[in-house]
Amino acid sequence: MAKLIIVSNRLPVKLQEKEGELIFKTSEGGLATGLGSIYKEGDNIWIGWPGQVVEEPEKQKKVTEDLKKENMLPVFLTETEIKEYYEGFSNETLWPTFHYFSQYAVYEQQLWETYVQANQKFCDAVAEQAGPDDTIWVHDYQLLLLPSMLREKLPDCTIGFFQHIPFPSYEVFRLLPWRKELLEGMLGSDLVGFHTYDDMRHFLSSVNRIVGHGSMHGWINLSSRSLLVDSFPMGIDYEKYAGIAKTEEVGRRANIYRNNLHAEKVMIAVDRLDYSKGIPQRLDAFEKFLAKYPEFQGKVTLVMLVVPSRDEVEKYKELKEEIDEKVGRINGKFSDINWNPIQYFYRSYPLETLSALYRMADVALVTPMRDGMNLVCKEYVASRHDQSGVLILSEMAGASKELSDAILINPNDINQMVEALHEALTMPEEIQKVHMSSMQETIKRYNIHHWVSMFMDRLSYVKIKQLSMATS
Ligand code: ADQ
Repeated sequence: MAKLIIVSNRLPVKLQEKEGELIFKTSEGGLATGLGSIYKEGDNIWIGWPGQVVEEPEKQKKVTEDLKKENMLPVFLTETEIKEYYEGFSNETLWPTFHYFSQYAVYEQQLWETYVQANQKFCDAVAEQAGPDDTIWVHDYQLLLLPSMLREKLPDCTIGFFQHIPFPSYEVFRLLPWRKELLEGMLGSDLVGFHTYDDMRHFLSSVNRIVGHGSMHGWINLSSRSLLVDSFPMGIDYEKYAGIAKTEEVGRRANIYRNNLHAEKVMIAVDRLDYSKGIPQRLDAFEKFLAKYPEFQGKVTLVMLVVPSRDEVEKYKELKEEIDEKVGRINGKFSDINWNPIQYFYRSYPLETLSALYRMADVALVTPMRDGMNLVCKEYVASRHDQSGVLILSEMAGASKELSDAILINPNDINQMVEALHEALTMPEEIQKVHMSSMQETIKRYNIHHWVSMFMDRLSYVKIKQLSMATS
């Protein structure tokens, strides 16, 4: 029977060491939820790095056996591969370039070579499992070369690729010394998916200008076969977020948190630590807002959660210091005994806590400089059980294409953000409800399950179309 193989850099698990033994917990990330019911079926399998370097063969064997029971297969990466392929080429070359921070990008041949080697390692692991009728769904920028490596080994396989981060305009993408190889890697797929139409357009333009293949309605005709490029905006598990936010326990917690803040209005911001998320710019806007509208001093608190991420990378360390400094300065300047303008937490929180915070907040601030999609804004909208609340959303997030009922801002325009804060904090509740209910409709309909089935259906359609093209 044909099966589905999902491949991503990380498996949907967290490995933890307990009394000398490695145990794992399944993660609750969006992708894991969306694909959860699929990869656990029959012979389907999810292949990826388990999130920790495991060197001892005995331990590797044990982890492999444990994961196999859950339809997962680990790819063990070495310390050097993690440093050069993951932290290096993926996060210091591709990530900044694709988020239009090309001034942060490092171009080092050694990192590139390890990136190729690691992609090859994933390819070998997949090839060992895959039969010619199988479907392989590759995820994200860490594995851009994998589709063509797989195509070479398994010419008849069905290969889908989805990129979770933006694809930049040709003028930015062309800066990469390995631009041609990267595109050729992606072109091994039958279907290439992005969150937005703009990402797709940028990709097609780069393919045209760098590799010399034009396109028609998203189809690229290679000499050997045709592939399709399309957009699939990713959704969330709406029912999960809406359901948990409605529970009594979450309501009780939301009340406690709110009372502890001593503020009339509460705003929330939730991000991974990343320069693409626009955290310093948001703090600047809030500082300016408090100075321009002093009547809000003592009345509004921004609860800001930042999840530690990539803290081995120099740029992230610098960003963390910048945020600490700004929060300290703003709180030092405006706080009084009973009130702090910013409550800042640098850690991860369980879903129930996150849900209570979404439920308590009158306003959500989602202001990335650039974001493939951004799921936080969708989680906030789904959690508004009474349909009140205002979303301030950056135009540079993929989600802004779907959520036009948010207050849309350009995160480089601090004055515009200041006015958006004022508008959000003074918006009458009837108006809030009109916008919020419209956004809820959208997110409920285009949820994570819809996203998975759209992608899979399209992939099947491409295979059928390829056959009819070959015979006509
Ligand atoms: P990310 O850059 O990680 O994802 P995002 O889509 O916002 O960004 O997802 C972050 C997730 O982490 C959310 O589910 C959020 O709830 C959770 N989270 C954030 N802070 C947290 C905290 N303090 N505690 C607990 N959980 C927290 C990449 C791309 C995005 C794209 C997704 C999916 O960069 O643009 O939307 O993949 O394709």
